[in-house]
Amino acid sequence: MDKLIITAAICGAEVTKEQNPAVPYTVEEIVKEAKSAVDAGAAIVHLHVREDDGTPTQSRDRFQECEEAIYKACPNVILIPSTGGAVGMTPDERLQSTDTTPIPEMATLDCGTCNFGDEIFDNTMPTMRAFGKRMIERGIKPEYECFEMGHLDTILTMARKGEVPGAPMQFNFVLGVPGCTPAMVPNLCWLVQNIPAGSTWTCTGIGRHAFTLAAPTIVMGGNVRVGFEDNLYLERGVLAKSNGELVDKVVRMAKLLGRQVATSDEAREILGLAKR
Ligand code: KMH
Ligand code: ZN
Repeated sequence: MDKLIITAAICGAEVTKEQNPAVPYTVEEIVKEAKSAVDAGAAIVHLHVREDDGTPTQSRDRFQECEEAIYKACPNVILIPSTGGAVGMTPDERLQSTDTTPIPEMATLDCGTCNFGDEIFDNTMPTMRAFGKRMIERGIKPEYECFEMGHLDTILTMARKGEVPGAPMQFNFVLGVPGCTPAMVPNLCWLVQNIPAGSTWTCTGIGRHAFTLAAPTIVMGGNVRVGFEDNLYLERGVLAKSNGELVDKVVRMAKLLGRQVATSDEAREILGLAKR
């Protein structure tokens, strides 16, 4: 079994300091959280950025500033900037995160429209085709975000048609978003059973499911994403003080379950990325 790749989704677009004071907004805070996650064992940082007041933004310049600062603190980390942004942003706004220098190694590509709590996360076919085209043109490896079972069928069909980058594909199964596919092991198993041979996959459990899904994922040979974007608690009633604490818990789980944790370079090899 490959080593375990841990991704830290350090910031997100929806969570706030009111919910957990450690949620990062400023560039300095974002770097601090990225470093805490990497130092704890994360090979990848999934990145959203904010204005200093916490407003989510997809500003190219803000991504550039944050990425440069993160690379200074964590020179070898794999960054996966979000092209999802926040609900309600336009496709052009969202795509700005692919405009940074150097061109990102990877970026998220959301695989369909879905409910998102009280809102609708809009990912129409034309939007996804535009995002796929951008990533093909720039050589960016997508992380295919599936919030719903049907998203897998959508993206596999697009890959077959050459509308998005194909094999080897990396999926992130995000389970437990209110209104989307529930965070249950049988749902995860169905998704994993239906990805093409040679693909890699990550599982993200939302809220209290962060760790209940991390355990089966570690055993099944998948990779784990945790972080403030998805869950603010280390355990029931105990807020995490940093993303590093959440990553460290996964590292400890992996150790107990006998799976080694991948460095960023090992993750590059597993994901089929070029050496940096
Ligand atoms: N903020 C969510 C609406 C992504 O990063 O690509 C979408 C999201 C997915 O976070
Ligand atoms: Zn995200």
